Amino acid sequence: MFFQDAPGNPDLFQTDLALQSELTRRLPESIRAAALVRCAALGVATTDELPKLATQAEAQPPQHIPYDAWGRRTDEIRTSPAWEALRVFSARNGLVASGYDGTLGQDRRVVQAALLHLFSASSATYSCPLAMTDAAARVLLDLAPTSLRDRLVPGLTTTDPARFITSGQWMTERPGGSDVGNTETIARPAGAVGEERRYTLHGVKWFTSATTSEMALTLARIDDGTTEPEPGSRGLSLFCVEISREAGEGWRGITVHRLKDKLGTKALPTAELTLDGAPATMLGEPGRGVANISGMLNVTRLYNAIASASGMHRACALARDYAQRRSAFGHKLVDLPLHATTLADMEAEAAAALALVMECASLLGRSEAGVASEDERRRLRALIPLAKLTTAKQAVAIASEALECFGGAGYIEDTGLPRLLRDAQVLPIWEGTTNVLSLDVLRAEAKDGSFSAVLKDMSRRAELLARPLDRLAVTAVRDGVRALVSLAQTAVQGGREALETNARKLALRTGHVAEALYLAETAAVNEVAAERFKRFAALRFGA
Ligand code: MFK
Repeated sequence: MFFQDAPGNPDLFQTDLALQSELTRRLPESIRAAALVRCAALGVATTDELPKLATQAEAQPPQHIPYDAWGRRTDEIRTSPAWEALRVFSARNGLVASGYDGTLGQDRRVVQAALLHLFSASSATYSCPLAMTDAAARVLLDLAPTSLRDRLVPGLTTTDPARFITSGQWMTERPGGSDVGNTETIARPAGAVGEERRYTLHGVKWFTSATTSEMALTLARIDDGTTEPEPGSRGLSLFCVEISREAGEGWRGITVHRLKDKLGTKALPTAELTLDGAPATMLGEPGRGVANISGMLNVTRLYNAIASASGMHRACALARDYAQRRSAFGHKLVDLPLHATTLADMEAEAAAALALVMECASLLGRSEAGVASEDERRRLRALIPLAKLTTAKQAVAIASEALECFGGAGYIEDTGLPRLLRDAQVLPIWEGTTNVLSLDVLRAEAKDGSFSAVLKDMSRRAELLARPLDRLAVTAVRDGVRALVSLAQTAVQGGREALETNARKLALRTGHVAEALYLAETAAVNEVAAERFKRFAALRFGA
């Protein structure tokens, strides 16, 4: 009797030639050796420890316990031991801490992105709390009074599991998802403690991810009782909520209504909350909430892009592993030319996504280390939304393709495979949808020419591409950059409406050309990358 072997969990580092090439290209020898050791250890964890934890966390999703047995409101959100183990694993492996490790200098974000790339797809989306934790550390370092910063940042950035805390990001309200300016939450002044300007918050937060975190950053409109709160996004200020939960007494000033019933990311606790007197500290100036929280968005959007590239690689690795086990039509799938081509195309797409992610990580690291030029900072501003929106779409497409590589088994729940697609589908949605981010790129361009800076840099670098890269593919990239410049000029001449109508097309095309270009540059260090570049250019531009 025949039984089909299940796919194994491949070592996601050993099987990731794209990541290895990126590290060769982007890290100096002095940093690379230690980074490779850390990546290798994480790769081993992706063969057994992490997939087991992820499966357990999915099988035991969070539960909301509103009351205790005696009727007291407790609002306990009970998560699985595996979810807690993922927290401990994250701290020990420095997944957030690496981004703040000064010894890594300008390479801190590249090293961190490599680790997150390995972790994310096997983490049951524990990468979400990590994203917000990292982003909160960034914002607190930039904006918090010293006392608040010293109270929270060490816990957010430590490698000690006993001290590691996480942060949420509560932006979404019933009337304001993407359009944050509709936020209804009110902040009432509650005096000051030292330099800390204290408020209480009152309103409903409709979608709060990682709700078990110890703190959160959120937006609210100040109502001091004397003047009408200012409407729109310019009336919003940024607040840090330190969540206080007492056993048997619920949360101070916060009621949990229910957990969200989501398509995927089942292990991740996401809840609706009412704030009624939640104590909070204002960060930055009043009315600058959106601008101030954008430092958080830039980090979480990069994590989103990392999660996309990570999911793509894992999907490809599982599909390739299966293709080596499964026989059909008298051959292993991997030896059937059309299936082999499908796998190679998917891998090229994943490598291209990673090349764009790593370009962003490199620029962010340089910016935070204080060595980025003004031009690099401008490019980073536009490249992060471009990377987020481009890779998220690819992640869904590749997850879908990977399921198809398994035939009917890809559609059966207890293979665990449908999770790949469900967990990918959130990536284009949260942290700014494709359309919202396409418009964000236009706004960044209007403000400081960020998009033009990306195009100009791409034009320059495309001309530097040289043999032995495939000639047709190189020509396709150069033509692609020229076509982008021309599309952008035509859209600008067409006026505001034409520009907005074309924003998504422009953004996605830019994302793909940028991926091809950065992948071509990586190809200088590795023949496999060269082959993938050629394949990606053929797929995307018909080269
Ligand atoms: C592994 C995965 C990790 C991810 C996990 C996260 C899970 C969390 C789930 C969520 O919470 S999802 C909710 C996320 N919500 C969003 O991402 C909101 C999407 N909407 C937008 O991004 C809108 O474009 C925006 C709210 C920003 C529009 O609001 P406004 O007020 O119309 O913004 P505007 O006027 O463009 O910008 C206001 C200021 O902020 C400007 O500065 P100035 O006042 O000085 O001119 C902008 O330049 C600045 N700004 C905006 N975005 C920026 C930025 N600055 C730098 N970087 C940015 N990205």
